[in-house]
Amino acid sequence: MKTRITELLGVKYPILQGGMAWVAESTLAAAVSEAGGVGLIAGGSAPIDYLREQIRRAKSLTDKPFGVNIMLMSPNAADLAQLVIDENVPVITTGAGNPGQYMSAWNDAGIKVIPVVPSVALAKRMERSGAAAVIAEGTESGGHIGENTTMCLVPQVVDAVEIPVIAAGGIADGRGIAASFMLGAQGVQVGTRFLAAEECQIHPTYKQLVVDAKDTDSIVTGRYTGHPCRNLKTKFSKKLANGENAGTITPEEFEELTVGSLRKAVQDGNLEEGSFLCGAIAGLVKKVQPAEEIIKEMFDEAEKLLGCRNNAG
Ligand code: TUI
Repeated sequence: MKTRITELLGVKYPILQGGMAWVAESTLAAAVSEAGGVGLIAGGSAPIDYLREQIRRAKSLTDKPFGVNIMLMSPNAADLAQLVIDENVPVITTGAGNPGQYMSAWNDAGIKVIPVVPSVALAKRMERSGAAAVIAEGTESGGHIGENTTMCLVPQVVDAVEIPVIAAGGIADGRGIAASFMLGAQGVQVGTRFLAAEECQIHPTYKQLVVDAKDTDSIVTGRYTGHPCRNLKTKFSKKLANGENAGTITPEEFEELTVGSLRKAVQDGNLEEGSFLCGAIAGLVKKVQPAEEIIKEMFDEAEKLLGCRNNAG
């Protein structure tokens, strides 16, 4: 499947793995890249030495292009912005902010920069700053989210910019890819389905929660802190949501309760204090599979659907 994204990034399939904080490490990223997509290592708030080691490990596992996601709210964002240049990382995605201050340095280094945008306004600004593409991410996504849905955001961003648009949020099978292409996207970013990849290193409890989740099992917490986050419904996330809605947990207390909660979910499978970030599409994820099988299955289905349409037209 050739699109402007496969051409831009030199890959077989126009699919990026989500840059999921604490989840997206070198084993998963290399597996996705080896399978013909673009694997991502998430910077999150991890120490720079760890990230350097992760980037070098991914290079040892695959010759194919992979990227790094820079979470702009991280205190380490500026150091990571330099590390990706020093380590010749070919692709960067950014999240949770405006990467404007780093764009010229990344462009000078020849890095393809693909920011996540939750709005048309930021997409236009990123295009002017030299982004190679943008990821239009709908509120169906897991983790830190904007307000607009994938169905509404993607075609509006497609109409507003000339650079290729990657759709994200609520895409977990070939139907989601085909629908994204119908909206004008040239590629997709997928997070939640890769939580159930065999190569994904999260705690078995986390993986099982994703596989068992049904349509109504995700919940958004933390709107009142300014950092809304989509998680799986657990005792902990329901306690936070109840406290937020009833006014019994202040925004400051909320922030304190959630410090370290991503790590507790990913490494410990801790249902009492962990935040199991996950997209609203988890109900569609039914089994644990190798990343390569996930990608092949998704694109076989998408190609059939898109082929039908072409044949009919
Ligand atoms: O970044 C994500 N998802 C994430 S980051 C994360 S870790 C975290 N920890 C504590 C608090 C918040 C996050 C977990 N999940 N997705 C990409 C994304 N970017 N979603 C929304 C945005 C975004 C929001 C505002 C991008 C740009 C933006 O710009 C605002 C501005 O400055 O114009």
